Amino acid sequence: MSKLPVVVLISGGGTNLQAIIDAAKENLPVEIKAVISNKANAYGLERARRADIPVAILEHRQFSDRESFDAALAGLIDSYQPQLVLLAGFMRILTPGFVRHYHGRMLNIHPSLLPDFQGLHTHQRALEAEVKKHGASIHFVTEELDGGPIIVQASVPVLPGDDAETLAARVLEKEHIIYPLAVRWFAQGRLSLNDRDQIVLDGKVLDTPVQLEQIPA
Ligand code: NHR
Ligand code: GAR
Repeated sequence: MSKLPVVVLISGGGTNLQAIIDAAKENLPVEIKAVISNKANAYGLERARRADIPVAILEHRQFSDRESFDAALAGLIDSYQPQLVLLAGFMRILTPGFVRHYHGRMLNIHPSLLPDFQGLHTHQRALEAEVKKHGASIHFVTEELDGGPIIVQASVPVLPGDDAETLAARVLEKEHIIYPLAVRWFAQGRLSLNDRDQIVLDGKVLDTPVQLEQIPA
């Protein structure tokens, strides 16, 4: 199968990026054209270099406002002509114009069972809310922060004695499964957003997100 050109945006450690790199080495039909970070010291850049993927750094601090940063970011992304843009631990809120430009072709991984715990510090907030179940979600990125249509989720138990770190690690393991999975569906042409902003998977409108636990092995 022909490979889908993708660009991955990161800000940090890049373990989700690594999961995509590893899956692409196996049989995920994507070619990572570039990894772009808004942080020069993001460890994920090292992972990309090690995999011979071009890297670029665009520091938001060098720009006077969000609009000009996003304009430069879009120019950089588009120079690689991706058909899909992946936010993988990318920590900057994106402007409406930027998000519209990539409508239906930009995904994010968010470390909670959306719509619960949108925004930052999700694990700490889940602990404080004393939820029994926590997890991660893959969604199409829309103007509404962490509010775009949800494709797939995976859940984990919150265990006695958990702190934000132990809980984050349990969630991260699931992230590394569901991100390559959603990217695979998109690359295979099985996943899209229709003109009513509904998810279409295998020709059917998805009414509720796919739950990893419900996918037959
Ligand atoms: N942009 C839009 N328009 N829509 C979404 O759904 C987005 C987005 C940009 C990033 C990822 C998101 C997450 O999964 C994401 C989804 C950063 C912040 C944030 O508050 C919030 C949510 C997400 C990413 N960032 C601060 C800001 O001022 C900076 C925080 C920092 O640098 O540590 O941009 O959680
Ligand atoms: C992941 O848990 C991801 O879901 C989360 O940051 C971590 C990045 O890890 N994303 C956000 O919080 C977005 N605001 P990684 O760099 O190892 O993939």
